[in-house]
Amino acid sequence: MDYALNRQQLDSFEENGFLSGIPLLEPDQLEQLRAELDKVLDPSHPGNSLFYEFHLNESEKDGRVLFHALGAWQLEPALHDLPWSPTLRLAAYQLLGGAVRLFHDQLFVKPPEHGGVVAWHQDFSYWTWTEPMAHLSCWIPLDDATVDNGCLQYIPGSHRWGLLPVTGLAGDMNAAHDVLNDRQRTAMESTFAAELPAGHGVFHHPLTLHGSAENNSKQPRRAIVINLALDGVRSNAEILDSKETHNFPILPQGTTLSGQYHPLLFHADKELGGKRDEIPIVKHSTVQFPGQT
Ligand SMILES: O=C(O)CCC(=O)C(=O)O
Repeated sequence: MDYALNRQQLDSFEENGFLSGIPLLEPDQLEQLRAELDKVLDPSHPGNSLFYEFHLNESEKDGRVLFHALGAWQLEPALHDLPWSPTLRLAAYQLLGGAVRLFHDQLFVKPPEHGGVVAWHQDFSYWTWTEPMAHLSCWIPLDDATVDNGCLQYIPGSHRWGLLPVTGLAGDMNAAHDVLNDRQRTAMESTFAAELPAGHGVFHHPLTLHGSAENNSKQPRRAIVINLALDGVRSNAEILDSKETHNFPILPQGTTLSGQYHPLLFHADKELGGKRDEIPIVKHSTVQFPGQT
């Protein structure tokens, strides 16, 4: 398995709460994803009603478009196939420590020379309608990502801070400061910027604080996020206020994430067989299920 993560990379993920610089996309795949992203950004795309969420915000300043959407994997072929990319799904197995399901995807587009701050946040604070916490995210820029164009940034070690109160995604990048203690505020001064070539990815833990600043460059900054869950994670939908859910296919309370919206992406018995012991996995999964595979 040439593309398996090594023990050092897994240890680094467990220490910092993220792992950056993993080559994920083939050049043709990258081109196709860029073309498909531009297509689905058009609200008249015939598959538009399949999006779970679709937010196209024209800026008051100059009319340029900020874009965030969930569910694009159902609309176009390369967007569909992305979660099955060999390196991505094997790494997800290693970092989750068991069988992997698709949770959902996300598209983020920041136009040139534009705002579009994504404030510091923890992904799981938006996912408490699932339980237990056993999730993983993979952020993949489709354009070379730099500090100048608003690449993703992380606070190393923040995955050990527990679940913080939600402070919002838009507007003030530093809104989360209000809910941190002094030690945590000091840690916020040491950020890691995931400056990546297009098509390389960064994986992060569901509690790792991350965010992205404005795109100050003259080019768009496009990215796809694949959000994953360990097989066995269930719906905890009873905590939801229905208006929060848009068009998301929320499963009934207690139902295991599975079926057409949460396909199984990787199962060690099927994929690795007798080679299973050769592929390292994290020492401390976010959660362990009985009989986890
Ligand atoms: O692409 C971005 O700028 C933000 C991505 C992000 O915050 C996320 O995936 O949770």
